[in-house]
Amino acid sequence: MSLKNDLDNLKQKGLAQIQEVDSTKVLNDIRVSLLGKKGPITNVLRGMKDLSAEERPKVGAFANEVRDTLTEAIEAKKDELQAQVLNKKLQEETIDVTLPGRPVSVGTSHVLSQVMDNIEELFIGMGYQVVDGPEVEEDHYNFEMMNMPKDHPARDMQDTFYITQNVLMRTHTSPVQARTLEKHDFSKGPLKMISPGRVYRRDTDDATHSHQFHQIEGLVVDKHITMADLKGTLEVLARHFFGEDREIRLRPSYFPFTEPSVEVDVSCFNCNGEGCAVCKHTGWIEVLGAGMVHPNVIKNAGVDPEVYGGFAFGLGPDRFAMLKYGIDDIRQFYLNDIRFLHQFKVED
Ligand code: 2U9
Repeated sequence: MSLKNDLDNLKQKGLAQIQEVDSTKVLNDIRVSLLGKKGPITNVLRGMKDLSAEERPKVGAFANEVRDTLTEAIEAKKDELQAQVLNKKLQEETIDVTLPGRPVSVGTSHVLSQVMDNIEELFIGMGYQVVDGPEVEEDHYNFEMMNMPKDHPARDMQDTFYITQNVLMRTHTSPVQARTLEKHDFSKGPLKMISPGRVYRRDTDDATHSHQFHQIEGLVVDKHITMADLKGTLEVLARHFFGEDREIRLRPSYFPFTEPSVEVDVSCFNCNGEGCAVCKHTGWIEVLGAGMVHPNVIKNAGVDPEVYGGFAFGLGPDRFAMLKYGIDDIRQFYLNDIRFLHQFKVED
């Protein structure tokens, strides 16, 4: 029965080895070395052909028992090791749900967007539509339709970025209004619109000039529109943006696209009109240009100026923001310095 002894030794040694293992890889190596094709049990089974017919089934049954015992022990050890790995991982990855969260830095809309949104909301509330248009514009819409033909001296007032002879970066948002007026169907009611957006002029950048800035222009066209409508509308705007106690005054001016044209002052929000550094001791601050739409502009859009007329105005959101928040350099709006931008953080 030396084969049976060999098998018994194998079982005892194997079980001892399995017991000591501490990694699944080594355990697998042991499985291969004990139970694999070149392992000792297979070897014993091969030697059974030399046994007597009486011994063979006994040794065969015992060999199977040894193989089953070792296989079970290996499986049990494998489960144990896997459970250990899992427990270790679970312990290492413990999350303290009571820890406070890390603060997330939330951005804010740009101060110019805030100013423009604020003014847009006011006009939407008064029934105006907000209209967008191309920044790369045709000479025809930017100048020609706005009563500034090729030889008009007003074209010298606005140095322009030309792309081709007839294509340019718009110098104001007026072409959006001209395009909308041209398409408007007056049988459906009056035209009431504002056009906010970027505009471009060939200026050298300094504290008060930027080659790119913003405008919001307004246009109302209908029958029987008067300058009183214009003044009332601008008063609402001035009080909405600069404070309920503001007054406005209109001074004669000149624009090619309005006649008469006015410049609009608001009473100083800093000194209430008494005189201070903000209003240069005049009590008034210039904030807008405006006027009654020139009959030529109405006609250029294919509308009868004998029947229809209107008012228009233009304002600079950059200037509005500078006045309201005491910003002394227009370039701040375009530098994207986070320290500047964060000062205008709004809480939701
Ligand atoms: C149409 C007809 C008339 C738009 C107008 C102004 C007066 C004006 C400037 C003020 C400072 C722009 O921000 S600024 O640089 N604008 O003074 N703009 S009336 O008049 C129009 C526009 C479109 C069809």
